[in-house]
Amino acid sequence: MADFYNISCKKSYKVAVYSIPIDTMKIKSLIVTLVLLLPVAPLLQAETPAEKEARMKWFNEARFGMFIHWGVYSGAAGNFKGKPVPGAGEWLQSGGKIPAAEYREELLPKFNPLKYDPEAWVIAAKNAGIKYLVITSKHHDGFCLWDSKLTDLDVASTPYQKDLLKPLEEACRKHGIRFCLYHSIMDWSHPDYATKGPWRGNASNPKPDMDRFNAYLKGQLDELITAYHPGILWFDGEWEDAWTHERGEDLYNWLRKNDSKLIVNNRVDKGRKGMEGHTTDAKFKGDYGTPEQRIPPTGFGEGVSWESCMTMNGTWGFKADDQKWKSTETLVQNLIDIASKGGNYLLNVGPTGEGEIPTASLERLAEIGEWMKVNGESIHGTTASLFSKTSWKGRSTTRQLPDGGTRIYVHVFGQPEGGVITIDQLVTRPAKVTVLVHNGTPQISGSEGAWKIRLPEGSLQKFATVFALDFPVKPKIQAAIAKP
Ligand code: JFZ
Repeated sequence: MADFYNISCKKSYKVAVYSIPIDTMKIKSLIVTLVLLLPVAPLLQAETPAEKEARMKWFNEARFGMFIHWGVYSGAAGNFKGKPVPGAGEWLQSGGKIPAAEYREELLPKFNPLKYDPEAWVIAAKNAGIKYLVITSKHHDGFCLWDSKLTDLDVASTPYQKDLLKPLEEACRKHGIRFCLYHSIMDWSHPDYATKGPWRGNASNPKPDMDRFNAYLKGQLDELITAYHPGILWFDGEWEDAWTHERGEDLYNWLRKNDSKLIVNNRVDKGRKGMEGHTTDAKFKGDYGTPEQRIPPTGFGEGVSWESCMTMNGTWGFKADDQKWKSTETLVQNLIDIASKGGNYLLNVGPTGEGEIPTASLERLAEIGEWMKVNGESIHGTTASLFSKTSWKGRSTTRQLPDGGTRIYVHVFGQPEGGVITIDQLVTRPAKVTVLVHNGTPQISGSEGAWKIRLPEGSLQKFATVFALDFPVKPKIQAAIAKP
């Protein structure tokens, strides 16, 4: 019984294969395929704004997540057959125009991450103040980090053999971190993915069939939801023509029906505006916006969830020669900047093919953790700044206190001139001011719309010093006055 397509690899995609005579397994798989293809939109009850808020609550409170790009490209570390390949590490197959079969033959036998210690990853994240992990179950190359029943382009076909997702999910559960999955729609290996390319797995298939690919995608998502209960499904690679708005909408509805608590990013559909990542047209599906490698100048308004994903160096997937690391100061100030605009920071690590998070990343996470230990309450569970512009070098976030009061956090970057900052837009005098680092109470002077706070002796912090300003009622804020 020959494979339907000559994808010139030893094994096959199990969903894509139909041949005569049809045995009972095939009939079963055909039924599953047909069921997976049924449109589900009519069955989905509309969600009220309050229900959506409840579903998004953990995400909106988290503010800080960890992205993990990991696959067989990690082992290649930016090289193929001894030659450097330009571009991001996880784009190796595309950057090197490597035919799908050759990519598989070269890289799968070498992938054996014996140093993988999922609990160590989770602890490193947790100590940094991170609340959720998003790991690549499948990136654009099609390689799967779990033993999928629907393909053998997966970890079971590597020397390592064992499922990489389960132990990470278990470690997350143990340490109270949400486990989430990135799953690429674009697939450079599947023969039925329809946007063609000479080095792609569809190269020798005259008629790629997106309905069949969609059944494969849904079948895999079914496996993932059942086995790992991800908090988020983080889609990507939706921009090619093969993926349509209709498919995105159907997939979103199908997922939400399958798991009513699931959060799905906006890359499931076609509404995202480039790297800005925001969806404005309500016809497009997705629970939150995904700016990439950038922080929006302001947020996207109240009630709009979003998450900026960013690298620590220049690549998502491990590349041995990428040593352009951002400073911890930049990373902490990015986190503060994003929180001040009401978004989440999804900070990437790219573990090696052996299964280790690079030392440079671990060092930065540990330093972020030092800062978060003291100042984390100014990030977790906060909402956007009440100020439209800050009159000091830094940012601000807000917390509603259980007694009906408001706490404004003021993040001061670096040493202010004369040790004093001026808060311009604030009308109400704070009832109480504290410095988070030692609970000291700094002096406050000045007047309405120009309160001055002096940093107490010895309170200056690396990266950012944080004040908490408490108000028994909602403080009055005036609009920013444009200064010459
Ligand atoms: C995508 C991936 O291609 C990349 O490998 C990584 O996973 C990142 C988080 O997401 O990056 C993109 C997505 C879209 C564009 C560019 C890079 N785009 O639309 O130009």
